[in-house]
Amino acid sequence: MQMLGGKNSKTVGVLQTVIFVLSSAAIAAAAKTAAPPLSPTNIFAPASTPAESLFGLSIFVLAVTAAIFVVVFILLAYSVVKFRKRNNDDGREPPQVYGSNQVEVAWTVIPILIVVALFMATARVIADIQNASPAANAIEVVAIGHQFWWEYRYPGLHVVTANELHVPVSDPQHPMPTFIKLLSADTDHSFWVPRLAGKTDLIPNHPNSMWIDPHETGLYLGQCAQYCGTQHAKMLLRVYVQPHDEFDRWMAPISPT
Ligand SMILES: [Cu+2]
Repeated sequence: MQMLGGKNSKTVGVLQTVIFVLSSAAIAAAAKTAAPPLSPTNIFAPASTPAESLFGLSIFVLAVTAAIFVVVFILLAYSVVKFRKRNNDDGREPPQVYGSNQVEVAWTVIPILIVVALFMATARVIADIQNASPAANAIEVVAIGHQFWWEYRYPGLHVVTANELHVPVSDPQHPMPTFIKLLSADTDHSFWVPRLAGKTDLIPNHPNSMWIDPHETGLYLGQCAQYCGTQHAKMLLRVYVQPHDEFDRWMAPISPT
């Protein structure tokens, strides 16, 4: 049996070496090839003010929770190593400690302060995004979720279209945000284009709203983020951010030839 165990562990060792060599080669090959183009749904590449605020908040929350993880992990590792079972242990239980005001106050107050800090930071970002009022030149869009497609109406421009949302770029020199009213024709849908803004649901008989001000032109993708029926996966979100002249041309009525 022991011989078999030895053989098995040898085989596992060889397999591990092979996997290590293969994965190292794969990583080296991947590093040599050019960096892949940025994903159009990359949550780490915000391109609009609401997405930037959310990104900043998520990094803050990540930093706080990472610090908690590091402190807890260090204390845990220290305790495991320092108080491990030793050969010369006499087998008796260590002294039992009950009640310590300092420790109890510390582990009550510190978490409360952390939760309050996270709550305040989150409330501020939510308020900043939700309380923004449309500028005079803002583009107004009504997005209506249907099973299983998107309808976009531009009330001020007398345009109705489907599945492609076209908006002008909003660079700092010419800010032109787009305010989107979210409605649903049937069931719950959810509008989420990660590089432009947070996720907002489209609920029947309950109008919601959101806004975006994309700083760079390009195509931004998203997906209906609420399971809304068997063909839910067809509800790809496509936001085309265009230079102002191109946007005007797209909006202009087609003249008869
Ligand atoms: Cu949907």
